[in-house]
Amino acid sequence: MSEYILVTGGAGYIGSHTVIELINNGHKVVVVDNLVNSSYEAIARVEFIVKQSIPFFNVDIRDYEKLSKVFKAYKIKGVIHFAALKAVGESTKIPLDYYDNNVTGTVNLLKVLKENDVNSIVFSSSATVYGDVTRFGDDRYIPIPEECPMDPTNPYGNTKFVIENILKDVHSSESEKWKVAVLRYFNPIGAHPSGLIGEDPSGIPNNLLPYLAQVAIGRREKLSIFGSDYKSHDGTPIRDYIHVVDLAKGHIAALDYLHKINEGGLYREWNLGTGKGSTVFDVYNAFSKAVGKKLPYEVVGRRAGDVLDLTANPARANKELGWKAELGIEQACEDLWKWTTANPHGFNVEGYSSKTFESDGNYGNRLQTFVNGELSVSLANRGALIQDINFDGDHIVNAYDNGDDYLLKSNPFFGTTVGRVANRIANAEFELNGKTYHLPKNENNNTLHGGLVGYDKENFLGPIVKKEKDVFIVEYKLIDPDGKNNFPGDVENIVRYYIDNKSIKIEYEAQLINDKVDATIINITNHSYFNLSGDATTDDTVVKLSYDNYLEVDAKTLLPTGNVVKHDRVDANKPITLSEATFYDYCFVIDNDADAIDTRKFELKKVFEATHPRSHTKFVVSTTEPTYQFYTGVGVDTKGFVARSGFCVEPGRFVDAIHNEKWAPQVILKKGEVYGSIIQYDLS
Ligand code: UPG
Repeated sequence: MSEYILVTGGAGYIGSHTVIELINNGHKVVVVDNLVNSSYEAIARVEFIVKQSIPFFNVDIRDYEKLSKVFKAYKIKGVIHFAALKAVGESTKIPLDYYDNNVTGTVNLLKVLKENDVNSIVFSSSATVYGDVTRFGDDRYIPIPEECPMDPTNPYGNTKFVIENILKDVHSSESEKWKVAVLRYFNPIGAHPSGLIGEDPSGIPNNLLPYLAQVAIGRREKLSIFGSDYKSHDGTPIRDYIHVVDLAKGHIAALDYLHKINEGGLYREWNLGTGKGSTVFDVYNAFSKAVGKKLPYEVVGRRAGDVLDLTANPARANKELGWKAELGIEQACEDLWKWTTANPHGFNVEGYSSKTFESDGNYGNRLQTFVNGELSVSLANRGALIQDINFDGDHIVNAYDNGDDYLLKSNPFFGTTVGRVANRIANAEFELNGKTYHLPKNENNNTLHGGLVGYDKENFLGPIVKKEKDVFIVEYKLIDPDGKNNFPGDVENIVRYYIDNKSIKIEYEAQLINDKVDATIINITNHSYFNLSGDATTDDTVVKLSYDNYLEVDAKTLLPTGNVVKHDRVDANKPITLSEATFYDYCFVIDNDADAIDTRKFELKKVFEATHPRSHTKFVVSTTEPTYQFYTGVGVDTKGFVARSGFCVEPGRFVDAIHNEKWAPQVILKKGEVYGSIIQYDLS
């Protein structure tokens, strides 16, 4: 059983950045967070960055039972403990909440650690424990060393001070066993260079850079500079601003330090700072430079509790942990601005909500809902699937109400992304670059929809949700590893939905990563079942197919004969009324000569439309792909749904293209190339 690092408060600002560094350094991570001051979106995005899923539990560290369960489910070898309330001003108003959350929570966590014989803990403390170091009347503790006496000046600081003492006492009680690292942070700033995660304060920001960022993005009018009559080069106070990525790396250094101790325990404090002080104006200038313009400000009176200089002496961490802050305030300001412009409202996107979808509360599979005018769309991580399209009150796709039902064997691929290779591969084998690959046979003698564990059965990472010009952009990622269902090569897949108020565009993108093979095969599509009738079947739906040539199939094997012929029951653009007597499960051909691996550059062609006399919605499918399977759902027999309860329109590559010399190039994805395609649903 592999060993995990538990990160409490891992969805928070510093926690989420630390989770990335842990994973980048080969650690496995479990996160607990009560999401009171943080968003699960941070974890979804971290997963995107590190390209792997991260076990997450919505647990309050004061809940002994729930916390214990996490320790039973995962073998924890160490803990990085961030979970806490952290606003200085607020702590003066609700001190009991601060003591309860921070102190009681930590005591509870330590009990669970002891019970489970976990003895390593890295604690998120703060330079605030030193209090006002100018109180000594001279500069003897500037820059501040760890030996500086502690004297916090507010309840928040007191909780950190009390917890440090608790940790010290716990260590003393079994000093051979406990390994405790106390990290005293100076002023964390900046964001991850990806622009995907950063600080997302709720309400009015208290801290300098989050406030300034909101001024720059237009959410606040101007910065108030609290006093310019301090004894610094420009009259404003001096702080040690440290890039959050440097700070995160300090935790890995401390954890590794603890784990390298062979014998005995340890209790030790380390300052995490740069050792370089910057004034408010220094920071203001650096951020204005990153933004490209001077930001509005006004100098006002001093803020109660502020002191002249809080600069770290980080020599102990530099020497003992082999860690040193490397990034300056300029880099931090650039990264903060990148995060701010990409996420003007932090993790919040108007019209977007999400919740867990399976009964066990598994965060890996959530339901994400996007409301854009008359159109509301719900998607889920499992298969990056479409769970609902609600247009002006008409729900037009078949779906289960809860995530558990998607696991049913009888689920006929409702709404899901199908891959690595959609549709059939004859005889469950193919040859590529001189090598024969044998795939699982999951439909007669063939491989259907990617094999036994196709994309439909995987929880996609993410999504990353953005809204640009009133369009939601929702991006999921799946790393399909080499050898899964016996397909060659690691493939990184992106499924991107664009949702406006009357259309859903799906973009697929895939490429080989990690250099394991020179080529693989691929064909991705969406398997939604549409039903405009508001009834149990699609009977009386009037459909028009724009193309009437189809890929002839052998009636017994359902495999293509290689001929493209006119369908005897379809005439292009002529209405067909669906009924019990109409059966379709054919691959219609849009472009017989297609050979591109990336079709996104081609014109979107309308291929299908449907209306129903009882519905006021017209449904149109367009695509850049060379074919589309039209299936009237005769085989559907699952919980709540009968045969013909929905029809599918699945744009993609030619069925079994790999076995046809002419069409094979459409599905062979070579190293360095990008597979791409677009499907669009228009509603009116
Ligand atoms: N400042 C302004 N205007 C603002 C906000 C801040 O002029 O709107 C000034 C403030 O006076 C100070 C500097 O900016 O001189 C930094 O302030 P802030 O970002 O609030 O950080 P600190 O007051 O230094 O406190 C932070 C954390 C605290 C932590 C401490 C450790 O909020 O939790 O303990 O850093 O040094």
